[in-house]
Amino acid sequence: MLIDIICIFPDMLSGFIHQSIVKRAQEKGLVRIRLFNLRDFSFDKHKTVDDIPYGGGPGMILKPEPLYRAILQTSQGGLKPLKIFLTPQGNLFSQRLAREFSKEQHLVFVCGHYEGIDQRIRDFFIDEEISIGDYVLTGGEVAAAVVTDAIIRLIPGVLGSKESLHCESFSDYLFDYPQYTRPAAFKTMEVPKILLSGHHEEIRKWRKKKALLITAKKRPDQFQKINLTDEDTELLKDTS
Ligand code: 6GU
Repeated sequence: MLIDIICIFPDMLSGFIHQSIVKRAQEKGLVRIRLFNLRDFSFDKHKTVDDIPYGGGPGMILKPEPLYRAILQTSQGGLKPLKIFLTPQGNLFSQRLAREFSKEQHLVFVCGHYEGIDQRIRDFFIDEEISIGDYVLTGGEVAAAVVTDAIIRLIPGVLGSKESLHCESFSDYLFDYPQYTRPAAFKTMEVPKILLSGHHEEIRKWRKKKALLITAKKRPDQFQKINLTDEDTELLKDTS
C-alpha cells in the first residue's frame, strides 16, 4: 500500500511516520508513506501556496495550481489513487471507513489549512472528504496522522503477534476488558482473583462479560450494534 500526504507542514508528520509500528510496517515493505510539501509545487519566487479569498473575508485560501501539481505528481505511474481531502466538513471517520481504506492500493491525503482550499480542487480532483470529529483543527496534518494510523494497523502483517487484532466480530464494536499486570497486590488494590486462577475457560468468560458490560455502559449506541451470541446473553443474565 502506498500512502501519500500532501501538506504545508510535513515536519508535523515526519516524526509520526518514522516511529514505532508505522516505521516497522514500512521496513517490512507492507506500506510506503510519502510526504509532499505543497511549497515544492509552487513555482513563484516566494513559493506562495495561498492567496486572499475572492469576494473578500478573512483568512487565506490554498491556491489551486500547487495542489493540482502535487496531486498529479502523486498519481504518476501507478493506478488511480483514492484522493481524500481532510476537512471538518467531511464524512465522520470510523473503524468501518478505516477497514475500507485499508483495502486500497494507493491513498492520497490532502491536508487543508487556513480558511480552506480552492473549491475547484475539491470539486474536480477529490474523491472523498473525511473529518475525524466534531471540532476544528488548525490543519489537516494531525487528522492525516490519525487516519493513517488507524488504516495501517489493519493491513495484514503490520501488527505482530503481541499486538495482534482480536477477531473482527469481537473487536468492531466491543471495548476491551480490564487488563492487569504484576504485582498481584499494588498498595491495597488487588487483581481480580479469577485472573490468577489459571482457569482459561473461566477467564475467557469473565473477560467477555466485562467487555460486554463496559461497552453497554460506556457506549449503549455501539452495544446495540453487537450481534449477541447465546453465550453472551447467558453471561449478561448472570449478575454475580
Ligand atoms: Cl480532517 N481537518 C481539520 N482542519 N479540522 C478537523 C478535521 C479535519 N476533522 C475534525 N476537525
